[in-house]
Amino acid sequence: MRLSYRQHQRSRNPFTQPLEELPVEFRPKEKLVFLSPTLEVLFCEEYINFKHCGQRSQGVPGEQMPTSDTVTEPRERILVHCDLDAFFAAVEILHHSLDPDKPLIIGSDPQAGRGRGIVSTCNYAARAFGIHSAMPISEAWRRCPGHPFGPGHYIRGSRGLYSRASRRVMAILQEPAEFFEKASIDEAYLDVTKAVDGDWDAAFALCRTLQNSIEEKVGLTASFGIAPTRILAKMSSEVNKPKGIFRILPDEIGDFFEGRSLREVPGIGPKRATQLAEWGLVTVDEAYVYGELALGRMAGERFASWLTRVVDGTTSSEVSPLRSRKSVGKERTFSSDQTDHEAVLDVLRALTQGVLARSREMGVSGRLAEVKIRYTGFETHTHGRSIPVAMDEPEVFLRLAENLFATNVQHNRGLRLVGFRLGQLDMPPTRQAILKWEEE
Ligand code: TTP
Ligand code: MG
Ligand code: MG
Repeated sequence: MRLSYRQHQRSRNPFTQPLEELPVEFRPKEKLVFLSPTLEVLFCEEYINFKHCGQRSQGVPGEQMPTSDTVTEPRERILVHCDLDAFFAAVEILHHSLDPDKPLIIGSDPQAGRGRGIVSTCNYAARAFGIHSAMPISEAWRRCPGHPFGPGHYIRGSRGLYSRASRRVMAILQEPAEFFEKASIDEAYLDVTKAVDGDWDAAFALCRTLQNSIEEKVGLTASFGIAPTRILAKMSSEVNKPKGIFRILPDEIGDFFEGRSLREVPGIGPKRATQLAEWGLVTVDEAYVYGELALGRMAGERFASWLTRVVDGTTSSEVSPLRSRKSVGKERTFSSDQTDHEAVLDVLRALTQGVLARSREMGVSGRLAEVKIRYTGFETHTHGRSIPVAMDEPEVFLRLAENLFATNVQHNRGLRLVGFRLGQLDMPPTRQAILKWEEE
């Protein structure tokens, strides 16, 4: 998916970094046998992927057009997109009982204006100074200096707090949704078609109820967008921010885009917007009436076809946790390097249980078990094994994890981190009664 400037900046941010891509290097090593209920013998493939010195294999965000947002659903859906308002800032204000009317800036150390990092986010009082996410922290300081030069309150932020608040909000949002997808730490898509029986007014009322419930139970404000496709729902949730609700009915899409800047469409970044502006196209309706064919000659067929479908309301309305996630994982870094590998194995078991509990909660199963081991000195190895059908049985993955750890860990070396990841996700779970081959 093409990333907007904001999303591009966000993908660089460690707080919102996408999970690592699954390893590409597969090396068959050992076959492990499972028996399916029909007594078929299932073989597992194993690979090993070595990553040294903590180098992560991160893809540079591409500039291509979205490919995944193209599925046309046969039936009209009612989708909701919820995004929390100034999320990190709101959590900090709540936690430290800060004054919400004083500018709060969360990001890297401003070093009295000489800091080289960026702003993660800021509250609405700071936004009044023109500060926004991904702005250089030095620029934020110039606009609103911190103590003793100005009213700005600069903090680094604390991730644990945000994940906890996020989980509480997600639990509230998940409840009425037939399909639910946590799209980032502070936003989620809900398919509420069934919950509201296809009634758009009931969808509006449901959002109001959810908004109140989040405020009462978690103390945070959220904005909601209601629309027939994902991209329209996401754009709507921005319209009345903060604490807003905005709805685009299927026959209102054209009106919604009239006079609306192309830059507001997620997926249109500054480069593309500038290119279009040079051709005299600034708003979505201008680009649309220009015609798909002519637009395609200027900006590429894929872009033209995608933008046309956005305005026609025929881009994806699928809500599925698999869209936002490639894997579910947990890892633990030890405060001092561990030499007792049995104790580490216990931690790995607990992590694996945690991952499987999480995946069950999300309603996903997986085909790949991956164990990550980081030795003293940061040398990191991941060992994976895949099974032929996706499952969500903790038993299966516990055995895989134990086996991967026991056969691969290098003895007599200190361990700095251990982790477990469930990959090659699928849904709904294929709940299979597994016959344990050891018990035969
Ligand atoms: P956003 O939802 O983009 O921003 P926000 O919730 O702070 O503000 P808004 O009211 O406009 O929704 O991002 C959610 C959180 O993700 C945000 O609070 C902090 C974090 N974040 C970063 O760390 N870096 C970034 O560049 C962005 C955009 C967000
Ligand atoms: Mg937000
Ligand atoms: Mg967000």
